Amino acid sequence: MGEMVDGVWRSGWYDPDARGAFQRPQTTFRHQVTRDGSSPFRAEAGRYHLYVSYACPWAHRTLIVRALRGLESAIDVTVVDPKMSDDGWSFAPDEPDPILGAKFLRDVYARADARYTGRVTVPILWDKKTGAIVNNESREVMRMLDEQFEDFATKKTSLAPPSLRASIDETLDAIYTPVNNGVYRAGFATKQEAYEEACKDVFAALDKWDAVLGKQRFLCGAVLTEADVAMFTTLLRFDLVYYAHFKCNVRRIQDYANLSGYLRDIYQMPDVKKTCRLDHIKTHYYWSQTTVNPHRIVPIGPDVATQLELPPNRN
Ligand SMILES: N[C@@H](CCC(=O)N[C@@H](CS)C(=O)NCC(=O)O)C(=O)O
Repeated sequence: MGEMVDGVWRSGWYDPDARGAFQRPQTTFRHQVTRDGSSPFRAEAGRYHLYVSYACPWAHRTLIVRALRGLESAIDVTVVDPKMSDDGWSFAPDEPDPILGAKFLRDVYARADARYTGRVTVPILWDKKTGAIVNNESREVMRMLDEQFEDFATKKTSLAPPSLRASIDETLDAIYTPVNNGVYRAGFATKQEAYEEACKDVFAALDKWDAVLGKQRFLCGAVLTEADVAMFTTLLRFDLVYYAHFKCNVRRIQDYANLSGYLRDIYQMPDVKKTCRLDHIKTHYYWSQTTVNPHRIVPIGPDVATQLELPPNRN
């Protein structure tokens, strides 16, 4: 863990606020790829590269959209080593950086901006043509892949169809603080009160969405959308990691009547399943986050893989 300050790497953990609450820094590369060429980043097959981690729920969102839209041959991917050390994310010998030959992900940020200040996070959408980071905010990358790469998408079902756009955006907003970021707010809190507040937010939101999913198959109705992708990547990690490592242990996803089947329903979609690497997820959190787990011991359970294969029982 660490961050860049004026282009120089400094290792260290996140600074909580005075209340001991986790503050997620804003991402700063926020350019847009456009289908019509109205930005310097025109959508082209083979021009853009995704740097991701299989462990990271934010990066996982982009991998799922890429797979569900059939963008594999238009946008290539490099997966970083799940073990993040004091040097931050790095490339493993068996999957070197094919674009820049970088050793660490921070080198990719430095190539885009030699004076970069900020966290070195995944996902990154990289432009090979101009040597730039287009965008490192997963929600925006998801939408760009879905919308702006339509001409190269071999699967034509949008995850953000215009008729549902308002509801999708509202749902993405609604689940961000209590669910997607809520588990981190619980896990990275450094004071009791901040932890309890975050943990209660997590379960209040899960209870609410469990009830919604008692009435409909997906968060915005009958079809799978970006909102489900965002919910899924958090739920997949929940019983495996967040329950114990982040102390989100009031209930498991398995204990929820509807969220449990909903998770299996999405997991068992072949395009989703091929993006899921439970081994990377467990190793990353337990090995890398030494402020939370100082001895880097990775637990042997729970057996989430077997659970995920049970019938979803959804319709
Ligand atoms: N808001 C960003 C968050 C990305 C993010 O925080 N990724 C984590 C991995 S799960 C990361 O790379 N953290 C490294 C760090 O903060 O040093 C997004 O949604 O893309």
